[in-house]
Amino acid sequence: MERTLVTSALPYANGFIHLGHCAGAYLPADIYVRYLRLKGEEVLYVCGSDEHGVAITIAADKEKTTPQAIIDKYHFANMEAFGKLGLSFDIFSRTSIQEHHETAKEFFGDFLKKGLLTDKEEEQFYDPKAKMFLPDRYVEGVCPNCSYDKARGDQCDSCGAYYNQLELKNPKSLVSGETPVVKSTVHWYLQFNLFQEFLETYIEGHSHDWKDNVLQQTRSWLKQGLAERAITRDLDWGVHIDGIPGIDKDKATGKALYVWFDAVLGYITATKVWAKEQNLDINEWKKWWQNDGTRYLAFIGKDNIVFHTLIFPAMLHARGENYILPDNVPANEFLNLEGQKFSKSRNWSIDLKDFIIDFPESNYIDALRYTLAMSFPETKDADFTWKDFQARNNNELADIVGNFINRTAHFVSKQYDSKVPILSDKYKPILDEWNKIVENKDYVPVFNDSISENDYKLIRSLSDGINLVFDNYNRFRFRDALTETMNIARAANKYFNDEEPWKTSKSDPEKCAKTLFICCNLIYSIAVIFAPILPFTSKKILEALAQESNTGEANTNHKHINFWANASKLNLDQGSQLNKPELLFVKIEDETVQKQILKLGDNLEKSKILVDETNITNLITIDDFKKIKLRTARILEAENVPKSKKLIKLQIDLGNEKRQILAGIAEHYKPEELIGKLVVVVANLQPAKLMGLESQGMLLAANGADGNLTLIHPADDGVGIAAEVR
Ligand code: B3M
Ligand code: ZN
Repeated sequence: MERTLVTSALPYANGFIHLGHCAGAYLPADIYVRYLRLKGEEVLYVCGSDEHGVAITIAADKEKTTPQAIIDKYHFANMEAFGKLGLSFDIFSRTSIQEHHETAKEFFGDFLKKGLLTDKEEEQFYDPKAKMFLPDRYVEGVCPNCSYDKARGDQCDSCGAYYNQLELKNPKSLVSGETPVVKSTVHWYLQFNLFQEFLETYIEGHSHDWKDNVLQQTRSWLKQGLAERAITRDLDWGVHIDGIPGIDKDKATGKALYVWFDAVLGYITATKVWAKEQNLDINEWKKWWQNDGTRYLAFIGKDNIVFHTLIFPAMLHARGENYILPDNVPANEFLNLEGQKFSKSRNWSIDLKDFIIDFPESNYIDALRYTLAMSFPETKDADFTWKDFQARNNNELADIVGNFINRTAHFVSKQYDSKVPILSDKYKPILDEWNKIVENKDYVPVFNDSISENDYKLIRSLSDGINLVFDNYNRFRFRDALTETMNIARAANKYFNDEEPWKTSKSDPEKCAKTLFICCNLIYSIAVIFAPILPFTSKKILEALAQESNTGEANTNHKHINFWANASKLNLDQGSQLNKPELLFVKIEDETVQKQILKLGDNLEKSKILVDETNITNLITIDDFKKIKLRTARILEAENVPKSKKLIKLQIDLGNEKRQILAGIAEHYKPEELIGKLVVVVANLQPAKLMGLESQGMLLAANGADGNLTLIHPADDGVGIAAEVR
């Protein structure tokens, strides 16, 4: 294949994007396109807002505004949030634009001409109060099959039956709550049944390269048999069909295209708009959509599968004109949040824009990308937890990647004037050996004075690791690709430890220089292979190395330079400059993630997560507990610590001694209310310095589900000071 076209599902412009969406259809695609761009391949990554359909008009009613105001609000908000997450769309377009209406009408007109559409009068539920025909998901009633009372318009979630809307008993409009009436209306139906055989052949042609979840859902639809589908709606908001050549004007008035019919065509429009914005030839889009040299990948979440494996392919095929079909539809399952489904109405969600407000620094954005990618719901639903986010950031990004790079940069700055060390003659053979190891996976050098087993193992981990990453990306196995990427950083960190340069700098300076020469080169390799996942961090590192900072950004043309393949080689010359990169990762405190957990759901749910976590992760024995000496003490003095929002400095009386304790309670107590209070103190805590002051212990306090802190006091003050608390 010559080039790759990548699309991510067009998000509805009726709400803010949350982290579940990001993990489903957006981040995997971004990682993948960055990876391809780094390989020097020709890639186009398009996306945009889906701005039609009843969902938009209902959101407008809810927010008491117009559909146009709704789509403007969410289109720009989501585009901005995506940009901050580092999604490298070549274009983020929208379906309300004129160009798109043209594209959609062209397809409809073509199908009309080809006799693939029939118009029919049918009866449907109509909500007289809301003045609209009710789409299936806006009617609820009693299932005609099992009598379940919350059955949807055309399908029962309880028994799984499919039926015609009008068979539903006791129907209720979910828009107004009223009982709908039955009214007849004309619609245009696309003869999907005509494509049954074609689609079966297409899908079976991918039985070996598509994901199981995608094949299964698609096959089960094919098995039921494809039926004609209405592709118009009675709706004012959308692509109007009156005026399309060949259509009966009277019948077509007041009708708009069904949102899914136009939404998938939005990918094509976006490509046309991209070409125009880039000042390219007017026919440039055809190279991407009507040329067998293009490989097309559609990234989506599992609820969009059949639209991309059956309906869109049928439309492209029906259109002819050499339109290509998706080569793969790597759909993800769903991401959950702290063990439950994302739900905005239950306040169980993390909107991307809110994450960005709380964690604006690029190191945290990269940490989010990393954490999400490590739990992509590739084969089954997966879970995002704040604790996992903290652990991935602290124990993996900071302790492995950050630690290796910082130690190396620090060492090189102190010992080698921030220049990549120069190899002595004794170690020069390593330059050739490196290439041999990389080029031949079976090659093992003779270990001698100039190349050690340790050197070999590192180079082998790098070279084999990069191949494994490559392999996994090609199979859309992002979690595995990322694990292998991290393993390379682990190997580098271990190499630094095992080589002990802090010792050899005195005992064997030539060897020390070789160690650091290798470590510097590994920093470069790490920057490249992490670029798809940690683009912000990678950029910082490459800039510190004074190297071309290619992280696979949008609309860049690095064609034919394969940064990826070069990453296993030696890229930094001896003597070249190496600056210390700015801070790469910052550890996340327990308090920070607790605050986030406290934002979710209601109080009961929050406290459950907090309690569950102590249950699961921190079981201790009675002996462990006995190690903590808890004593009662009286607060003698209390004052705020200057320049600190949180700290209060306390002098306490523990009976046989007086102590100073710094407590993080200033947001909850005034100093004067504390004096004279009997409190519980951890008496055997190692002293610590906080804001330059020594703290010799800790007060016990309870952290409420609402975030309020309250000190623990003995129920009876008579117990006095220095009493043991057990
Ligand atoms: N807007 C549904 C969704 O956001 C729909 C996808 C369109 S892809 C062409 O899940
Ligand atoms: Zn039922």
